[in-house]
Amino acid sequence: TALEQALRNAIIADEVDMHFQPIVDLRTDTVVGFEALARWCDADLGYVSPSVFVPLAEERGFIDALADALLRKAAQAALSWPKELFLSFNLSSAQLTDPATSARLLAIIGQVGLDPRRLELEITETAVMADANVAQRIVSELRAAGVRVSLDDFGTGQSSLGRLRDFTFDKVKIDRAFVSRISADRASEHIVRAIVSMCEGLELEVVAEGIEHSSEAAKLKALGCGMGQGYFYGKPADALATMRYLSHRY
Ligand code: G
Ligand code: G
Ligand code: MN
Ligand code: NA
Repeated sequence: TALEQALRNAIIADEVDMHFQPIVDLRTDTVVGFEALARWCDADLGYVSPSVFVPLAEERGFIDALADALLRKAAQAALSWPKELFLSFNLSSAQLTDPATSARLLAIIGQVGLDPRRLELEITETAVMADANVAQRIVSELRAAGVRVSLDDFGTGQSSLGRLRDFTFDKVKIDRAFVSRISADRASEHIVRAIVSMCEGLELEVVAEGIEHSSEAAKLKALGCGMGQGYFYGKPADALATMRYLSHRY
């Protein structure tokens, strides 16, 4: 298809970009890391969402080429940040079913020179479910190398709690569907409170996604949520704008 060809060309021409969104420690109100989010604007097709082109690359069998290029780009950007800041990178479902993924990712950050302890990988439950055994092995290998792993979009997938029992994660990211309603409905507030409390017991760090208003941040802090992310703290921005954002803070 035209879209597929355009994407293949964009990867070769290095036109798929990485943007970065701050993740904040709510206990200290300081930026502790950034999530890398892929951005692609084609000359003819216009803006294409990663929720479209990542699955396309998976289906058409070139997710490795795309993901390698994205990780390389993100890791390079992270090299120029203060070194205590982490880089959080989203893994696709297909990557989690390929036993070669851990070695591949570690090789890339090795080449770039990014300390594995600064890398965090976001995986979703849907991705884990495709092949839990392989996913489990990939996660163990990465964690053994010092990479942290977070469970993304928590609360929207299936069998979330079983996943937390059987897998070793470092962090849970509460889906923004709960955060966006935390001020409006009591149910969301209770659910977030329960997730925070459960994560405390499991010794998992919690990140609330999609914080758009100060009232949401205040409520999350009151509930004991340790970290947050969302437009209120910063929208995804390119590498240069991210450097500028950091220069105001450090
Ligand atoms: O940034 P945005 O809301 O458009 O992202 C849409 C979806 O695409 C999200 O689920 C996000 O996790 C995913 N996504 C964004 N960037 C990447 C990436 O670099 N790799 C993978 N696998 N998914 C990404
Ligand atoms: O699936 P994942 O959590 O990786 O997707 C992150 C997506 O959420 C990105 O596409 C990002 O652009 C989007 N996002 C980040 N912060 C906010 C926010 O505060 N509000 C909304 N609506 N979307 C957000
Ligand atoms: Mn994510
Ligand atoms: Na998420």
